[in-house]
Amino acid sequence: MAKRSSIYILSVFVPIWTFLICSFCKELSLIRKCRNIDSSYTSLSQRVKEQYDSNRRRNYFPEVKLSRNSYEDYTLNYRRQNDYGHVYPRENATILMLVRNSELEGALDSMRSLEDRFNNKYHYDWTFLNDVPFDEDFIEATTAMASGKTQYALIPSENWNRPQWINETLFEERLRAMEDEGVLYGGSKSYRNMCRFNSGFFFRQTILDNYDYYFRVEPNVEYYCDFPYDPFRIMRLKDKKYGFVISLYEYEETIPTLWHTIEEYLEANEGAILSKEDSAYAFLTDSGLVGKHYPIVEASSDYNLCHFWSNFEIGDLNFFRSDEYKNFFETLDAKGGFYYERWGDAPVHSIGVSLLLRPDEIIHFDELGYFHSPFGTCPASYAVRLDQRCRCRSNDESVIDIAPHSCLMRWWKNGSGKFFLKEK
Ligand SMILES: Nc1nc2c(ncn2[C@@H]2O[C@H](COP(=O)(O)OP(=O)(O)OP(=O)(O)O)[C@@H](O)[C@H]2O)c(=O)[nH]1
Ligand SMILES: [Mg+2]
Repeated sequence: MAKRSSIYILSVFVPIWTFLICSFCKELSLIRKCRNIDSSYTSLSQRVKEQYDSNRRRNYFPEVKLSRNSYEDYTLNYRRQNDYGHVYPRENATILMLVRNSELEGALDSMRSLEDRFNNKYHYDWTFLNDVPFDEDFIEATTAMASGKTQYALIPSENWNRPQWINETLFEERLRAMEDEGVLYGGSKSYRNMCRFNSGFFFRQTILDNYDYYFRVEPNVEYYCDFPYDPFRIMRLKDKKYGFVISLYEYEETIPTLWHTIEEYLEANEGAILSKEDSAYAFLTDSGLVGKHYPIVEASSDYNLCHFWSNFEIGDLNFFRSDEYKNFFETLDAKGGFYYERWGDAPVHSIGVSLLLRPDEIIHFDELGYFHSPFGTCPASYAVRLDQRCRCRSNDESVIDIAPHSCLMRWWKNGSGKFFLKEK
């Protein structure tokens, strides 16, 4: 009887147990499988979400009001686009480089940078000027590097060399004295020719006759960011005559009598040029506290020594060709200060444009990262730096924008823009 009942139990319960255990195992593996599916779905959807997020961020990016260091927001409706095959409209403009044959390598560095950051879309012409003929190597290599047409001109000697009326004895004497004082380029004759040429003759070169705008480029400079617009186009559409990126103080020992000459010029031309109130005169003479800083150098005249750094400049050639500017230059030139002292083209251009133009005709391009040893400028906004593929840090030591030795804040205050800094 006991045997029969245990057979009965075995034959009934074992299959049931087996069935139950099997079902449980099956369930277990199903759960595991489900978990696997679940986790793979989770990671997939995570991936999709991230992709979507980054796409969304990229698309969203240009539409955000970026915290930028700009007062010209409406010039900046820039949207990075896939522009293969896109034809960009061009202005009547050329990129311009005064350069020596021996500076070929530095010229190519600057060209490569500007082509990458700007000109590979537009293919503006490159114009090269030299006081001696360009050699074959220079012409070949720069033509290969340019995405636009290249052209080369020899500067007429009367536009470059010291004029006959310069007193040679006095000139040599002053040259030696400045060299002894350790003035930068104080003993260089060719540097003086270069400064005078850039102040009063570059725009008279016949090779430039058919252009309206120029963009000055020097060897060994770098453009840190993609250009978010065509600056020539901004110049024309917004009626700008002069554009800069860096402004700083001049060494006073290179221009001891320049401001005195300017005062004579102002007196002689009163009524014929803009009044001090209508021009950017205040930018040149304001020496009050700006931000945390007074001028870093005590100037001995009313000129605060602020100037636009002319190794980067974008300008309207018609302004420089005007009788007003030519008269301004000739008044200065007649004093001989380009040779007896060492007047630079940067203060001369800066004073010229500040006196002869309205502040709103001068533009600070604050989105264009740039470096010419030893100073640079870099957009302050992190978002802008990403968007324009910048390779600079705005807090780098070399970045001068709001450093004590920069005049940019004086421009914001007295020129155009940054109106919240204006006292009036
Ligand atoms: N053809 C020619 N170009 C010159 C001469 N001297 C200077 N330049 C160019 O004029 C521009 C200004 O000269 P730089 O030597 O760069 O003067 P700088 O910028 O004040 O000084 P750096 O700090 O040395 O760059 C550059 O584009 C030079 O290539 C010269 O004698 N002949
Ligand atoms: Mg230079």
